[in-house]
Amino acid sequence: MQKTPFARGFATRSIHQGYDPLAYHGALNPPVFLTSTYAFDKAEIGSQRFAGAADGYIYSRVGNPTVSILETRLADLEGGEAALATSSGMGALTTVLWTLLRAGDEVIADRTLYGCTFSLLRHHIQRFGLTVRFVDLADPANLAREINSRTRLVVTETPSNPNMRLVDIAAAAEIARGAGALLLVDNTYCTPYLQRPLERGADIVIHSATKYLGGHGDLLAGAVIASKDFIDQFRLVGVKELTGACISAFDAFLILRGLKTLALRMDRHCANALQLARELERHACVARVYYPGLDSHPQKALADRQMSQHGGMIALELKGGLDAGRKFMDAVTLATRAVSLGDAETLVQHPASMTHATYAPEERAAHGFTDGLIRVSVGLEDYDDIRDDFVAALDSVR
Ligand code: 3LM
Repeated sequence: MQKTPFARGFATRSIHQGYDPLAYHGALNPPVFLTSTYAFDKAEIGSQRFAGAADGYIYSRVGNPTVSILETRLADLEGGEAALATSSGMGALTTVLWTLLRAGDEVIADRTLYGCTFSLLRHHIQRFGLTVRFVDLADPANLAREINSRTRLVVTETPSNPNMRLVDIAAAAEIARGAGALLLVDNTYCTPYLQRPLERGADIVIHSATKYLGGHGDLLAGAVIASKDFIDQFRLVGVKELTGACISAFDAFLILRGLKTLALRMDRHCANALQLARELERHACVARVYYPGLDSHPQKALADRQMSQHGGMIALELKGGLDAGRKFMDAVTLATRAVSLGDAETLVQHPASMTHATYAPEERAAHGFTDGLIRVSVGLEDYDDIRDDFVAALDSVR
């Protein structure tokens, strides 16, 4: 019996979902609709579209056929009703926040988050009359204790950037729901191939599609996946009138191309990262490796429960601290010294002075990551070459 599209596997859906070549002159790949505006047959049709009484495109800030194919595919892969593609991961986050929050609302955010997400919540959002409290969400009991009737939104990443702490999505979702709050999970590190927060009760998933979803380090983009009701608001109020954070059709095309190999790439990222984490843990210069697939990770059992594999990101501390870390970073020859993640190339960076320089030194300490922490986005190169590069660089700082 022919399987219905929904019953098809993840890799199949990442290649086909939402696109029928026969509807586009047989073109194997989705056309890139490079247009800002759309012609209306008659004035009345335009009025109806603006009033929401007729379907059809109006203007590419609000919708574009290439972008729609991407949105259909992302919603399907995350197991959500609908999706909105945005100009960047930060564009996805701000679109959600500006749409949902009102002065007087409170946000509870996890203690470790990507540096710009942290900075937005720590330094900027207060001027709009919002309160943000940073709570250690690695223990759901802390959320249960801190949440209250003013809490509108709970913001998490799991695993967190940069120190790989996990949040129990199902537990956090239940607590948030009980208090009338919404749970937002930034699923950038995992992609829906490894973890699907909506299936565990989260309300909103966001992505930096700049990372694994695009997968080739050649674009900036983001996405939000949620119920159709929320996505309509994020599109028709959020992107349309509050942030303008719309994606370009060309970047949507590149993500659609990247998605075709998402499953293959994630399998390889995960396999390389697990082997590398084990190898690093054995090295005499390494004080600690943070990777949820290691037995030494304090939340390994949770990782096994909510992730299908343990991802392509590793963090490590060297025994010689920051100095040794800097020497190590300068000594690698295959890996690239660069921020961002999820690319084919292995990338190494120093969170305290780069991606997470937005945290004050005392905040980094309080939020659980040291100045010596090095972050690795394990790439798709041959594992032996990555290992040789890292071992030689570590040996050189002894
Ligand atoms: C980085 N991260 O190197 P964009 N959510 C997560 C992220 O890691 C990021 C965003 C959202 C990095 C970018 S740092 C200058 C480079 C978990 C980005 C934001 O707006 O698409 O960059 O996504 O960790």
